[in-house]
Amino acid sequence: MSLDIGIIGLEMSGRTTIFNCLTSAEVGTGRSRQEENIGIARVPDARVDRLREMFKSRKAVYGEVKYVDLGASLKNAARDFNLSGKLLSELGATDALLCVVRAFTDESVPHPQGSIDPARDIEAMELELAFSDMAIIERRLERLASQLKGAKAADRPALEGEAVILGKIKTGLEEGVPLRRQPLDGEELKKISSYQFLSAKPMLTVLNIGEEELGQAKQMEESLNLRFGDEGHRVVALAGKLEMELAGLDDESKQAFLDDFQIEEPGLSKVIRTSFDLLGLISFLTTGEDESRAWPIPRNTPAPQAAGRIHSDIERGFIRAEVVHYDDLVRLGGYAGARKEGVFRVEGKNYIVEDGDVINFLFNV
Ligand SMILES: Nc1nc2c(ncn2[C@@H]2O[C@H](COP(=O)(O)OP(=O)(O)O)[C@@H](O)[C@H]2O)c(=O)[nH]1
Ligand SMILES: [Mg+2]
Repeated sequence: MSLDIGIIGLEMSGRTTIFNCLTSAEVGTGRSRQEENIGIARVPDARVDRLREMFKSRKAVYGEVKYVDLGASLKNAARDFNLSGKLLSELGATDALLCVVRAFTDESVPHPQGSIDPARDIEAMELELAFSDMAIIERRLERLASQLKGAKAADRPALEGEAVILGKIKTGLEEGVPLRRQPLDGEELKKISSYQFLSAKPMLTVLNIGEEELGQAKQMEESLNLRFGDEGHRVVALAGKLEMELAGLDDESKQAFLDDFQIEEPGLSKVIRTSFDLLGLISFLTTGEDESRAWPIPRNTPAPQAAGRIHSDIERGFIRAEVVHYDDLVRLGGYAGARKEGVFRVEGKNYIVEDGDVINFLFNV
C-alpha cells in the first residue's frame, strides 16, 4: 500500500503538468476533459541502501508516493452530484492533498477567474474544502437529531457527544479555521476520523510559476507561507512547465538545465521532501533476505496501522512489533549488537512508530 496524495486545484492551473513532473509521466496537458491520472513517485532514501548492504537483501525498495490527478474540480463537483460523490470518496481516502495554484502568466491559457491572483485562489481552495466538510457535517447533524428522538437512554450519550463535537468543528469552519488548525484532542480526532474531512488533511500548495518568475520564487513562497502556512499547510513554488521538460533528460543534461535556470533543487525532490518534512510524514524500515524497504506513514501512526501499510492481515492479526532504530542498528553493526546494548525493543499496539524505526511485525491471522 502506498501513500496517496490527491492533486486538486482550479482548472488549467497546471495540475496535470505538475503530475507529469512528479511521476515522470507524459500525460497530455491543457485539456479541459475531466480525466483521472494515477502515477507513482519514488522517495530517495540512503538508509534503504545501507540496510540492503548490511543484510544482503536481494533488492532495495523505496517509499512510494501515489499521486492522483483527479482532473475534476470540487466546485464543478458541487454542481454535479454524481461526480461529487465519486470525487469526495476518492479525495477522502487520500493521506494528503496537493493543491496547484496558478502564478504563471500566459495569454494563451485562460484562467477560470479571468486574472492571475494566487492568494485569492488559495483562499478559494481553502473555502471549497471547508464547504465540503460543512455539507457533510450538516447532513450528519440532521440524522443525529432524528436518531436522538427515538434513541434508548443508553445510546443517547454517544449520539449527543458526536453532535457536540460536530457542532464545535462546524463553528470553527464557519469562522474560517480549517479542521487541521482546530485544537481537537485525541478522543475527538478519533470520533471524527471516519468522516475523512478534507480540511483536516495536510496540504501542500504548489505555486505553479512561469520561468520568468524563477528569480522571485523564494520571495513569493515566503509571503504566501506567512499568510496561509501553518503546521499542516505549506506553499512551495515550482516552475511546472519548465520542470516537466526535465523529466525526459538524462542526469547530465538535467544538471546543466538546473544550473542554467538557477534552480537549486528539482521540483520532484523538493515537493516530495516538503511533503515528508512539512506534512508530517515519516518512514519506517523493514529489512530481510528478500528486500530492504522504506514505508512512508503519517507521523503519530500506531504500530498496527503502520503494519497495515505492509498488509491488512498484519494489522488485523497484529501481536507485537520488534523495533530497533536504524541509527542504533548501524552503529552497533546488527541485531546481535543491538540486543546486547538493550536497544532492541518489543512494542505493543499502542506504540507510536518513529522515523527510522527498523521493524519486524509479529502477527497471527
Ligand atoms: N506558460 C506556462 N504554461 C503552463 C505552465 N504550467 C501549465 N501550463 C499550461 O497551462 C495549460 C493547463 O495545464 P494543465 O496541466 O493541463 O492544467 P490542469 O487543467 O490543471 O490539469 C497547459 O496548456 C499547460 O501547458 C507554466 O508553468 N507556464
Ligand atoms: Mg488536467
